[in-house]
Amino acid sequence: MRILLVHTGGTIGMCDTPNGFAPMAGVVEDAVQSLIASGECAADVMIHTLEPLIDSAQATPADWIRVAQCIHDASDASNGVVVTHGTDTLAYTAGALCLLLAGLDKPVIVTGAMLPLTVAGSDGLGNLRAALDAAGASKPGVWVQFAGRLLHGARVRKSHSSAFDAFAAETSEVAPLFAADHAGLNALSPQKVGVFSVTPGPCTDVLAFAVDHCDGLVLRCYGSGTAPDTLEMRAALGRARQRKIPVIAVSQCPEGGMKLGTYAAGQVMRDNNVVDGRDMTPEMAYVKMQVALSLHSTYQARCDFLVQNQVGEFGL
Ligand code: ASN
Repeated sequence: MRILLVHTGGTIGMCDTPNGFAPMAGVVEDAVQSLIASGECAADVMIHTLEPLIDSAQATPADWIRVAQCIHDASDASNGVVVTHGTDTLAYTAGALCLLLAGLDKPVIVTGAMLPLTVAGSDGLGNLRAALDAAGASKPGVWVQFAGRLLHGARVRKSHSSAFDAFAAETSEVAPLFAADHAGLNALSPQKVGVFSVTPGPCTDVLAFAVDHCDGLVLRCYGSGTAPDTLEMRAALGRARQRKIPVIAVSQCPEGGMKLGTYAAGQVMRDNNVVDGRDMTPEMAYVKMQVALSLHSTYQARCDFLVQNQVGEFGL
């Protein structure tokens, strides 16, 4: 069993510094060696460290591409993959890998930790061991291993900022992978994607600005799909439609998802061709918009891509 481990940074491989925890080379590598030496990992592990190691707060879509490229380049040389990553943007990277790694035929297990391996009581070694096990035994697809649970890579979100069991995900009938005849990489060229959250009395000037300056928008609306139906909201969403800027709406509720059309107060979105993001996470909506804009050049094709269930991001 050959496993590729792509180390990107994150708390798992950090050390304490005068400025707080920061990534340090060698921490994850030493932990893998200790698991091999103790017989807890029997696999042949190739470690690829991305430089510079980052706190995942610094990650950009360019980093998703680097990780995907690295996995793709080693596709013939590995039976499974582990990605060690910071937890803050782990859900975005997992979702991006689902969409970028076309024709994935092996498990890709994304993991991290809430306490560094270098700190007593860390959850890092347990997560690393479980991720290496999962990379040898799971079904093909992008999964997140955290606190003993294996979660769907396109449905996961960080739900706790300090507990070890920090991730939650709904399930899906559809595997977290982009089906294709041949292994390949889907194109991603970073785009300007804005995210606007509606509030009582929202500052729609911000939305209007985003419509004029972004290539795509994620609208975080209320409950099952409502938003304030004001003249300003209508003007901004109308202009997005006129400019052919795709807009996808997702719910601010972490569970249950949207059902655009339930309430008349969602009419402003339906009138302006806003895509119903159903029960997709906001993280996945952002990633999917990036990929929709990169893969397709027309407004209609982009909206069609957003509507379709690509990698099990919709459970409903
Ligand atoms: N700030 C860290 C990161 O996302 C948090 C962590 O990994 N637990 O890199």
